[in-house]
Amino acid sequence: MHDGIERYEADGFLVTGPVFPPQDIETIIRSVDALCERAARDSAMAEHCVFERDQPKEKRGGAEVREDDMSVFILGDLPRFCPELLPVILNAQLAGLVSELLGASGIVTHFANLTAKTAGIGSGISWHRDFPNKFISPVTPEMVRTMICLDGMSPENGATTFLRGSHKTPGIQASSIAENDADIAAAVCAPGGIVAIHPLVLHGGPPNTSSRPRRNIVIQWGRKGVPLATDNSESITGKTVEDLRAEFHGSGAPTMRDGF
Ligand SMILES: O=C(O)CCC(=O)C(=O)O
Repeated sequence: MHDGIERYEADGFLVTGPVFPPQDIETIIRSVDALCERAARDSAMAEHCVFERDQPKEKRGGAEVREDDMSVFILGDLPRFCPELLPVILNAQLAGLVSELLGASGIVTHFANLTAKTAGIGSGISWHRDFPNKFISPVTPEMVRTMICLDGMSPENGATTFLRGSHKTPGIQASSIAENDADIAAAVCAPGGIVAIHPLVLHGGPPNTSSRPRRNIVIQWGRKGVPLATDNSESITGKTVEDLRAEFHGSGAPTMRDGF
């Protein structure tokens, strides 16, 4: 992991090899697909979602989606709607990586969502920095977002793109990035890989023009004891890994498999 941490410090992001084996990824994909289908019918869940049809077509390179298309772009508070996914979020390698990145004696979760780019119509994401943000943001940039890439990422399926090193140059604005900037890099990875995003690095990504979906579980983590500057919360906000493990084991939720 140490190589990766050097890259994170230099570039503002890191990409790991597969952390989750193919059989685990298959199980997770089955769960998130079932959730997305439920979101299309369940109005309480739909309140936590952004649907592709709600996105401007410019984000999809002009591609139209039908009014009755219920493809999910973002599904918020993932563990609330699918507690059996908690062990995925609590994976020991993932939590270990986050602890190293935050250099912290304790880490807490802020939120977890599914960011899906549907085959052929999945929206692109504009250049932005994660800190500060209007949803759940600590008072200082002591946070990191991690993405578990269920399908892997490639330029064709809408891999997250980064402006390398931009976490060190706060003066660079999203609006001034040239399309051919030599520091733009796509986070290409295999299914089951993890991408960690520095809170101050500029990142975004193109639409999914491929014929396969691109699904990422995005988790924002913070340093324990650092207050939030925002009032929103999800079911896991402010909880430590230990809190969530205890909650999961006491919940009677069906386990996916040990080892996640
Ligand atoms: O899913 C992605 O490609 C990126 C998600 C993202 O930009 C974010 O959560 O800040």
